[in-house]
Amino acid sequence: MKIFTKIVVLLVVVSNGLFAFSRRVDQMPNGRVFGCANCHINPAGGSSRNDFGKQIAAGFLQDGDLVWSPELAALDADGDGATNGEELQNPGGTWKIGDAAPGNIDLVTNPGDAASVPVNTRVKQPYPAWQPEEYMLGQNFPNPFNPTTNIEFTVRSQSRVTITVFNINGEPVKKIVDGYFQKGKYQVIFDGRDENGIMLSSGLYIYQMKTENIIQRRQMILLK
Ligand SMILES: [Ca+2]
Ligand SMILES: [Ca+2]
Repeated sequence: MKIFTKIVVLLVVVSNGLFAFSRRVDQMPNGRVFGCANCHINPAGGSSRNDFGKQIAAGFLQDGDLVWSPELAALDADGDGATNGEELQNPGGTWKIGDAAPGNIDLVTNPGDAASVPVNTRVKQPYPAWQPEEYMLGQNFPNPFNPTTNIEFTVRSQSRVTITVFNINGEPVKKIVDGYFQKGKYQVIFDGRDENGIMLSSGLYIYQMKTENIIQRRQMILLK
């Protein structure tokens, strides 16, 4: 009976591991081309991560899920001159779970392997071009930042506006704007500190603009 129990436990552990494998692999554009080898030195997964895997683990996992984003796509994990987004055939980082994998599967390269350099000329762009005019909350700049960064926002009609920074657990760490604004374009500087003036640690943060009519969110990376 004891042996039977151990076997059941072992099976549960193994099946959880397999689930995690396919879940995260499927959270990356064309992730099944390289599977675990996208992030791990051992192609079967587990143990040591390659440069891309280290970057993923350092700031792009939420509750064990990979958060693919324009910020992660813009970084170059293995320093070969091609961004992660170019290597994974999604240069803008626009791909989301549930979308068809973008790009040409034949052109995907392993983003953790500095010897692999992607060819971009045939990448499909399955999403409409990004229209910055549609966003009233701008992308912070510089990004990644250390320790200060600028955030632009546009108010289309007089409104109370708040902009709040959240950590990746969804906890608010700093309200950087709270007031009534006339129609116009504004800029605020975020100093990388929380409500108590304490410098935040490196990582991914979300900032959210809220008016009477809209809520918009973007991501930014504090990199020290
Ligand atoms: Ca690269
Ligand atoms: Ca590469």
